[in-house]
Amino acid sequence: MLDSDSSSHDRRIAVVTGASSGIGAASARALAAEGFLVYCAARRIDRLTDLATEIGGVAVACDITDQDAVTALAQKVGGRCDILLNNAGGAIGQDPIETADPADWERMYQINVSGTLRVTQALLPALEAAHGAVIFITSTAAETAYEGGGGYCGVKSAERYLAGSTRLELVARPVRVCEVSPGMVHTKEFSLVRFGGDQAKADAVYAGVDAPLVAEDVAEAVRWIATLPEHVNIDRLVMRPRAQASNWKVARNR
Ligand code: 8X3
Repeated sequence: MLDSDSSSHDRRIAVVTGASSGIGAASARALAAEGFLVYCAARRIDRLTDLATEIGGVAVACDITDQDAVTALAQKVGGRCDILLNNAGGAIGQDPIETADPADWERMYQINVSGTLRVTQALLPALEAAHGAVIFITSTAAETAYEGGGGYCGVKSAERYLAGSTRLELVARPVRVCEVSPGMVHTKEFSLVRFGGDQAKADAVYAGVDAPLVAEDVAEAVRWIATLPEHVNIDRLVMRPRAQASNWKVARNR
């Protein structure tokens, strides 16, 4: 593991937020395998250190809702960033509108939207210097509403429009702005966090589904976008398991 910015490098630089698990960790591995020096950012430094050691990357403790931490991340990365993967985010709760807790919605907005805005702003000069790409991991929750999804569908839609506005605003500048919108992805943490640690509720999300996506499936999409020629912009890539036709239409064997 490198422990500094290594004043870097002829290597291409990638920054992955939410890198401590799931899609973020899988994408960090995929980008490292393509030769990127990956800055692995997340709150949980212990897990990051293991990952960074494994892939020869740099671990950076960073809560993206903390402006000082985000500024420090950008300073550590330095003047060049070829790929920014805005992956940090997640769902909190799946309560109907009648009983949803506004504090959950506010926290989701901080993580998925304003935190993502902070990171994008902080790394934009380095992305532009590298003629790089920013990739937003949104969700099919932004495609349509579903019961209990009001908060999460809302913040993922906001993140989608963050990406869309960025693409319009940067059209004359050398930064690709891309979005990957995954449906059902079975990771250890997404649903567990959503349901406050209730493993039975988390398991029920994937019960009887023949092969939900896994983090590596999304990482492969990230790897592909990251390695496309500079003039090719993937505006949005929507991906689901074959067994899921919409967020509320899922084939289950039970
Ligand atoms: C995860 C997809 O269906 O849980 O981003 O909203 S869903």
